[in-house]
Amino acid sequence: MYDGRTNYIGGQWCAASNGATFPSLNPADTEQMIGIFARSGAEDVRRAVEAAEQAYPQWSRVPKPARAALLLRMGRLLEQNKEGLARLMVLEMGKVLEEARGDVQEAIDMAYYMAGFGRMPDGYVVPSERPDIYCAARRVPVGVVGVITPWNFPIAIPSWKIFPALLAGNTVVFKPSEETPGLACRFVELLIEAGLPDGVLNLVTGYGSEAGMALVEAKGVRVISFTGSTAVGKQIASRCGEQMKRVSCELGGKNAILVLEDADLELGCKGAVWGAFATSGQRCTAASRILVQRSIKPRFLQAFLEHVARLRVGSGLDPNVEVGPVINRHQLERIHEYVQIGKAEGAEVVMGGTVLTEGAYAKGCYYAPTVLDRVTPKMRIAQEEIFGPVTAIMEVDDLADALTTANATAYGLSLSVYTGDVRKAFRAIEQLEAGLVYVNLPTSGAEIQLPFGGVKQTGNGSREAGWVAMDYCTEWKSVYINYSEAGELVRAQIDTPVLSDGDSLSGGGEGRRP
Ligand code: UN1
Repeated sequence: MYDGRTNYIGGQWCAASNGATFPSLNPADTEQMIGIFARSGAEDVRRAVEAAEQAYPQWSRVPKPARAALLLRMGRLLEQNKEGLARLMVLEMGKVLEEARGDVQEAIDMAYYMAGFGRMPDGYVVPSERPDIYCAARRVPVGVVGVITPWNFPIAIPSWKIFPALLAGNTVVFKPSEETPGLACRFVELLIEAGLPDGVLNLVTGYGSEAGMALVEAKGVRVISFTGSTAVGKQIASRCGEQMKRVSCELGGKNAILVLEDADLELGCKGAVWGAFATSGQRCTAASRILVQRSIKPRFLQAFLEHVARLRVGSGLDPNVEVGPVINRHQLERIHEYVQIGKAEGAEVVMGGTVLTEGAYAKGCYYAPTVLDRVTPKMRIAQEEIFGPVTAIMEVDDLADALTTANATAYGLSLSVYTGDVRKAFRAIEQLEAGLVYVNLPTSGAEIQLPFGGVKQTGNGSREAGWVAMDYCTEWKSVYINYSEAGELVRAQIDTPVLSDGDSLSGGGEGRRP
């Protein structure tokens, strides 16, 4: 069990400089403590950034294939420790064991995928308009990267951010969510076992408003990568803007599944159940709106509710359970409050709508899987991210209405359409405003070899994973080399031969621009 010495700075485990700590609790039983963790502040962050700055010159010069080898070993260690990590994840943040294994698997995939890039091209050579000039562009690291991660994918999301940053030659300061510091410590322990050199990755545990904001403000940090709420993302992005610091934000979503009348209804139901209630609705890709075509609405709703009624809620360690607790009491209250707001706005609770308090539920943070019917586009529950096991049923007339309604929120992460008509599918792919579009699949379930991220208020244009994963933590450097023996200055755009106006290509005086 962790005892407060959970910062890892310059290759040493240490406590917060002022000795402050905080506990991490099991959301299935809030009397059970996972450990005590360092509550870091600006001074701890300063030390971590200094260690990362010191390690940078050497790490950035390690050959890329050797940096990739660290990730390869990390992938193997994650694989060997998959079950232990998954079980700790169930205890620390509540998702069910099967999904926790998936979370770790996403990190394993990312480690191997990124390791492969150690020997892949990281730039390109282009022709010059001038004789005897060599032109090339390549990616270079930016320096110290600050990584601020959420609790809902406590192993996967750090891996999306940290593996590309390390591969590219950056050094890192990692501030995980205060809800999952134990998993962050395990992640770092495995990186150390994989051969992490001192100072290349530094961990500071603590709260977002303290350690997180200190990292955003820290002078030596060149890039911030943040996943979390849009409200906090805006605050971080504007602070980074002030400092001309690069920033990558993956923020909220109000994702929708569109079920059209020609859809495979059973498949649509299964997708909607998974999309809405996996991870107790605590995914940024969760389907918090189900848009159903009017003609099939009664049939769909009945089948959907039958599925939802069968969902078992409980501890994620119980193999029969599909829906675990939500992250904490505060979030439990917030979810319930949203359901009250929905009711007041005229929505009808057709399933759930209650905090679960009986028997074994009493010690944990459990909310009944909830379905709100008769939701209309302007209601707050159709617009705001709830981040819990609550979904809204909305009726739409046809494909055009479904597309307009789907797009009518501030967010644009994941949208899905169920249809048997390829023409409608392609129309939807074209018109849905989202970073991820699914056809006959739910809104969750992204694979790591594709870019992940959203449009509108979901992000600021950056993407994680895929081969663009390195974009956020690299700069492009363009290089020009003159190897001519003529000893003459040839100016770009001025002294260069052009192919218009009858210019000769022989070079020299006549061929040059006037
Ligand atoms: C998130 O909730 O922030 O597609 C990430 C999915 C997962 C990742 C979700 N692979 O739902």
